[in-house]
Amino acid sequence: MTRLTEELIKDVPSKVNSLDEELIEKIGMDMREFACYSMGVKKKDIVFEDYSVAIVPVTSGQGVIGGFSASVAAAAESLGMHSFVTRSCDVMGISEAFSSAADIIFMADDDRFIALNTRTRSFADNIWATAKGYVTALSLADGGLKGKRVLVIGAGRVGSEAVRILMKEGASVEVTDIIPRRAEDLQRRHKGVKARPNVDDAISDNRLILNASPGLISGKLIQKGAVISSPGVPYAFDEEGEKRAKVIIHDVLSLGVAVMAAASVSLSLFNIPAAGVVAERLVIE
Ligand code: PYL
Repeated sequence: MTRLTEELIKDVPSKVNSLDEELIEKIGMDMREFACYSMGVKKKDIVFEDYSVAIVPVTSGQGVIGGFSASVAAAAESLGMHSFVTRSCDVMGISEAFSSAADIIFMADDDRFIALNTRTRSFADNIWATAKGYVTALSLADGGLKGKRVLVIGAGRVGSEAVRILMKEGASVEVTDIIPRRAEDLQRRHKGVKARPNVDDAISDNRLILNASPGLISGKLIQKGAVISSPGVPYAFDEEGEKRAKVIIHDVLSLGVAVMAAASVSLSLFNIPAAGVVAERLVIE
């Protein structure tokens, strides 16, 4: 998964509201309703205003990304949650979050980004939430995916999770990656998935696309009327691609955070103690 940079996320806080309007236009619901929908609950079922959210900057590995915690806080706040970034980082920050009685704690190191529910000990993982969110958005944008062919570009952690979720949705899945072996691995792991060795041919052959790769995609490859859900960072499409596609759904961080927020809350609604939603497999500790 691409490591975010200060440059890539600098507009997230100012864009959260315009993202709502964009989502309404593309999938018929705002982020709050979408986050609930992606978890199979109604918008009225989750009162986001009831939850306080702490974001703890983590200095391990390559360290803090300027603006990352503030961007997560802005995304949570746009759902109605009361969010704050802890003054301290790491363990001190976690203790500050607990002393402030935060219901949900968001924190990310270089490998994992989770939303931990301090009441139920359930947690949501960003890889799963991003895959789940963008598959759900693709489904909403095209009126369902059952029996339809969908191409996943990128067999990394988000792309692999998206393949698994798409299979569960009853889609017929093709997968392509610049490293053909990674697509072939998914073909072996998931009965019925078809690995496409040639990335360009795969893109040209498919109207429905979930792009989970960091690469730029030439608009000349995009089918007229294509419906594209694209968690891939940085944004992959040129003017030609935007002209040809019917819709392209993309954002850098907020959509995944919104699904994490809904997941970490809705599991407590289901009152499943000590459960983590890692990839829709409830991890009962
Ligand atoms: C969670 C993002 C989504 C895409 N790539 C993932 C990434 O960049 N992970 C690293 C996040 C590091 C955050 C840093 C901080 O500011 O707390 N430890």
